[in-house]
Amino acid sequence: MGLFFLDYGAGNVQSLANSLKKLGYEFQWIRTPEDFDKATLTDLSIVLQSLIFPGVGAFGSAITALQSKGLLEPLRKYIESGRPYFGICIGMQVLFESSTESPGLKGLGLIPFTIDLFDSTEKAVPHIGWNSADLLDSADKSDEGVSASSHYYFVHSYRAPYDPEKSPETAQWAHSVTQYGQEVFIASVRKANVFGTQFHPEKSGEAGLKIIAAWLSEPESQRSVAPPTPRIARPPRPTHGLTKRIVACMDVRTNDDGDLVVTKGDQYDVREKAPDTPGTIQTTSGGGRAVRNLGKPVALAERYYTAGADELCLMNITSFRHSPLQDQPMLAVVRAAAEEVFVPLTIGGGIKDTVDPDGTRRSALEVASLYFRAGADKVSIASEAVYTVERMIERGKAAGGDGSGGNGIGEGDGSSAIETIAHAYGRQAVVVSIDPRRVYVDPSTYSGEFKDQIIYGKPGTPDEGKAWWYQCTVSGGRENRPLSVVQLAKGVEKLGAGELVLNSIDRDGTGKGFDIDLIQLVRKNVSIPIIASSGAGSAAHFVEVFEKTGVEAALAAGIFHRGEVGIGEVKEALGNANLGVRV
Ligand code: 1PR
Repeated sequence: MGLFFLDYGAGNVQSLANSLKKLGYEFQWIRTPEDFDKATLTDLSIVLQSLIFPGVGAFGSAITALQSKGLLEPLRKYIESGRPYFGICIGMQVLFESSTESPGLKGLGLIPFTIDLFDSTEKAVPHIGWNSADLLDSADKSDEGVSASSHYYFVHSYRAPYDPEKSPETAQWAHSVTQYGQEVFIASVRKANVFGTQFHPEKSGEAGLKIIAAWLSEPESQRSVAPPTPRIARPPRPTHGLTKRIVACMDVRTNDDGDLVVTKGDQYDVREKAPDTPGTIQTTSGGGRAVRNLGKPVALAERYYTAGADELCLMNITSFRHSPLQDQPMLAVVRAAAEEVFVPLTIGGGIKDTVDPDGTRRSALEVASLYFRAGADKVSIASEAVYTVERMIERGKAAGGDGSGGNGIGEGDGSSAIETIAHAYGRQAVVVSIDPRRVYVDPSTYSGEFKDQIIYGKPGTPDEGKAWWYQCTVSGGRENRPLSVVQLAKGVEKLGAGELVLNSIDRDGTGKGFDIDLIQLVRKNVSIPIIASSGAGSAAHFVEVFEKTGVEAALAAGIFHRGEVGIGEVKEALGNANLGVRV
């Protein structure tokens, strides 16, 4: 069949390619204006021409890339020809007039409206996670597989509000709507030959695959006509449908036999404990102790996908020793995992500027691009984020600020990994992974820089009588840095990070529960989504972290790897506590 797939050179096109492969469809890429000629042929042997455009990233970068490759006008012509078009995320947004994300740049203008930023006063922005989509016309025969009882994966900061009074013409395009906070926005559009989703069906598990399959299998004649229906306002409901995400994390490294394995440490020490050694001693060589092997990364990723994980993280935890571009095994892991896993994949470790052994310089953006093209949806940056914020603070101090994380924190210079990747792929694709450690102090004598960030242990807890601040580390906790977690969190938010993975070296692998004090501290200082991490020992710990901190997601490793607690069990506990989950 004549199925075409527009690839403008950015974003995770591999995920959709994998979905189509999974569904048994063959397709051809469109990467040049000439390729478009094939898609617009009237040759009767390929009557079922259909075009999918899975745009990811920033509106401006997408339009600029389409323009510079000469693809924008052919795309417009293709859509005007009446042939079926399915745009995903930015592929839907380019149908609009413009976006405040990129002032001055024009979209295709089919939908006469401007895409705008979510209001972040009442909620975390970007909108990341699994939310529902309500069809506006329940009698609509062309539901395109969208079901009110399913959840779909959204990841975006900009949206088209659904407001039939203000923009009746735009509302006519609306096919389904979603609510985030108190905002109701367009989740999918459908008119004539055009279908588009703000969410990512290719990352929405079985529910998403169903949408892709429905669009591809519907007879052409039905697909290209949508009955116009009157659109009425859909007032916001008291609560939105965004669910709490459960993330399974796999720390990956080569073991002493040279095999890539999932490992798991206690307070970041991933080697077996020596029988006679109380506590842990962290050495890079491991003092002869073997690296713990908890399984193969791809097999575990598949297991967690099947078990209902909402997202997966693969962390290359020894990346500081290698150039990731030489680290092909990790790219191969991402590729293989992305072929079987249809929920978002985050890849971390070594996302930084590097120099190949032959002296070739590779920017962090190039490194990230490789992972995106292998099938990752987000990259996670740890050590490099710390160094970048340190430099920002220096600049802030030089400009007369106090470096406290307030206005004096300074500015980015546009060259950091966070900034360059966020610019090209959108901030939602950039996660910062934070590895903080408690530094205990005597508050009566402490006169250091972080006096106003001191936490006091709560009465009746094991922390009673203690006081501490949270220090940032790099290289997987091996080196402490003169930066507090608050400075780092605020700094990376300002630079353009879309989300934080908030680990805790003190709690990692202990099963004592998440560090609620740490998470509350960071929650009140940033408005981007937070994935709480480290210390989960039971399903009840997940309930606790969501209830006490309001974070958007929680991550665990050890309990899932060892099979002590299942993802289903965690979701059941959350459901019983009236916390929304994707079942
Ligand atoms: O610095 O950008 O190259 O990134 C390196 C990445 O590798 C960072 O995200 C860092 O957190 C991670 N990392 C480095 N060394 C280790 C280690 O364990 N020795 N893993 C490591 C960090 C923490 C979490 C873990 C949670 C939950 N592991 O990934 O999954 O703590 O564990 P739990 O549920 O068992 O308590 P860069």
